[in-house]
Amino acid sequence: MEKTWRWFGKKDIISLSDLKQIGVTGIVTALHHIPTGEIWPEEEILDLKRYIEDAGLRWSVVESLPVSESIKFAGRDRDQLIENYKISLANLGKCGIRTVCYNFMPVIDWIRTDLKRKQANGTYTLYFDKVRFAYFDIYILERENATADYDDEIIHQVRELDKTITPQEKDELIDVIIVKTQGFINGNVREGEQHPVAVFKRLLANYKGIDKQQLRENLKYFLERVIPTAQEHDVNLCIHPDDPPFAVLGLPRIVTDEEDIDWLLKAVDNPHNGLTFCAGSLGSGIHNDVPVLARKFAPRTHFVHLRSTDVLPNGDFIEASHLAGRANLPELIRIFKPYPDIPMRVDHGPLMLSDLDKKYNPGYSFLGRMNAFAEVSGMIAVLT
Ligand code: DNO
Repeated sequence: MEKTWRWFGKKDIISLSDLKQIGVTGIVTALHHIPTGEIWPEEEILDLKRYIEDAGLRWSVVESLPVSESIKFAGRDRDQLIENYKISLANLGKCGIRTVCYNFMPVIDWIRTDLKRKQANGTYTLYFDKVRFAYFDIYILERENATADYDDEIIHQVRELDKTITPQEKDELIDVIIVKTQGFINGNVREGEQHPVAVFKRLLANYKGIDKQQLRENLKYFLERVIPTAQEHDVNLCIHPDDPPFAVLGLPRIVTDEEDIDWLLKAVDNPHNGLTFCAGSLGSGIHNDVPVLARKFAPRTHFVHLRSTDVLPNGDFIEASHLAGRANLPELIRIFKPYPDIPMRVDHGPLMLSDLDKKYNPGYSFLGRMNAFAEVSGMIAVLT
């Protein structure tokens, strides 16, 4: 596997020379400053590519070329936005960048309720707490009929939480769920937004009446138009699974399990229409057996996120160590052995040691990821 690292561009506080020192060879990045929906010009792609190559590294993967909301909910301007997407893809291909990751999650990309959950060993990790998430849905968003989506036990706990939660804790919950985890990945709610909940509610309203079937059709419509361009320019598109892999906030999610992935790969049956195998996202759904999925979908996988999660008895999920958890990374490394050129990156390392007070993007601190990178590199050395 090619050992890559997600780096957030020239402003990232982790430098490319730091990454060279720890054995990274490929870079995963994006033109983060370009707003979603606008074209990525060739000159800008080349400029960043040269910057990476001057450091003795390779720009291996784009993560992400984000898909505009209007493409997902089939808004009036979707065809224009798809045209722009095709131009960006063609420009990437012309510059020699062959792997492009994206996702098709409505409104909100990855979801966590806590960014600093203390662990027994003294490190901190990301966490998804079912009750706190339901609280956000029912009491903060006040989504119509939200209670119908939760069982009695959760609703009871949500009511109990309402008795003790402070205004500051509520603000923090909003900040984590819809601002801090989203801003740095070109999400829909920006850091500094004065009314994040109101913005978020407006975005949710775009999906009224859009069920799983309709969202699938919108994804198919998009793929039918962009895959021929990807093929022409020899670019592999690879969708990121939904994180977490189940419906949230009344929104459908369509990359959650074996049946969904089967559907997606057959919807446009072309090798350029592929998968980002995010082991942690898939593993956070108790319905998924991660190695079984890897065995089945490895031939259409273009990029691997080697990360692991654990689902707790109460349904919450947590980032596991890269050596443990439901993903079974050693087994995945064995499964991907026949694909030696496939780029992999580690993900969501714990916050630890002197990284605690630094201003890293959530899940993207240095030392925790470096530790995971060393663990995974060791596994690769032994197993392949
Ligand atoms: C979070 C990431 C996601 C991922 C996108 C890909 O840490 O794994 O934001 O980059 O979903 O489009």
